[in-house]
Amino acid sequence: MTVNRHEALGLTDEQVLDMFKTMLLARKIDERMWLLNRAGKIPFVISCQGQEAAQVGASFALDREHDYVAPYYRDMGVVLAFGMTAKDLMLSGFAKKEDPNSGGRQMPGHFGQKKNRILTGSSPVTTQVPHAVGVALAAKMEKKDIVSLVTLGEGSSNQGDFHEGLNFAGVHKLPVITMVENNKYAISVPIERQLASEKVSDRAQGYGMPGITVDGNDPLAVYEAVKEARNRAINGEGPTLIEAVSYRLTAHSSDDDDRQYRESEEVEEAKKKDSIITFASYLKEVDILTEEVEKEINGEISDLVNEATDYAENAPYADPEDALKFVYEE
Ligand SMILES: Cc1ncc(C[n+]2csc(CCOP(=O)(O)OP(=O)(O)O)c2C)c(N)n1
Ligand SMILES: [Mg+2]
Repeated sequence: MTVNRHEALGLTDEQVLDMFKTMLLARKIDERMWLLNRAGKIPFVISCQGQEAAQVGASFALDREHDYVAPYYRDMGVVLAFGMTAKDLMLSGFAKKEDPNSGGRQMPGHFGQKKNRILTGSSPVTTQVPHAVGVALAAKMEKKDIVSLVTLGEGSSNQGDFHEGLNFAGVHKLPVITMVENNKYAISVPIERQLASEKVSDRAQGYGMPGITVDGNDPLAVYEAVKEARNRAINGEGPTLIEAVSYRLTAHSSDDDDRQYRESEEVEEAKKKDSIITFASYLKEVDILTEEVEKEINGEISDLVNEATDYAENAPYADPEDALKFVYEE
């Protein structure tokens, strides 16, 4: 009997189907948000589209009951895998009082949810790296078998916080996994104009940790890399830098027009490698995703997204006096 790729990684059929559902949910929420934005109902969207495989593959390789994540703004797949709901994300999109991230006071994409161990992020890119390194330092000091995962864009790996964080983690052999989601652009700047080194993962060498580049469109490849990094971290062998290469399928945000700086042919070409399509093909090949199951999943996700949209649209806004909540000591 031949062993399938996911079975070889120790993943059950249910687990890979759950991965696919999480990826698809992220995609469908994101697509709905663009429609709501263009209809004038929500102010801003910053997409996960094209990066779902890396986000979900990495998250599923962690202990989602105990590990910590410090996500960046595109990580809808990470936060959904860590327990945030479609409703939570829509509440954030509509900037409503019940938004778990910030009570509707921050822009979407500024994730943070204590009960699911999702660290609050800041708007300056890469500030989450030293935060995640801090969690890993605490885990080491308290002798806890947990890791932190921090993600960021490749352009952001030029920021000082990345280098300071990775150096500290390398020196102290901390259980932190840094995953750079290389989507080939930093707003309008293509990858060739961002880095002098060939790969983002080359940077690991300077900080005494392994650096690996994986296909970010392949959730199983990312799962494998993060799983191995987690094992190393738990065994006291220190941090790992992982570069997951994919492509940003949308404009930078709902306020950007990417036709100004890249050809639509390039985007169309990248869509052929879209993980939502390629992972579905894999699941069909191994007879997990039948036509019937696919129909069922699409229906379920549609219902979830519709319910979340209606709920968030009708939810109350925050009270004006909430603006200063958690800003000053009370
Ligand atoms: C310190 C800092 N500089 C600049 C910005 C503005 N900014 C927001 S996103 C972004 C591009 C980041 O690109 P990348 O890291 O590749 O992430 P991507 O958006 O491609 O996922 C920039 C320059 C910022 N938020 N913080
Ligand atoms: Mg980028």
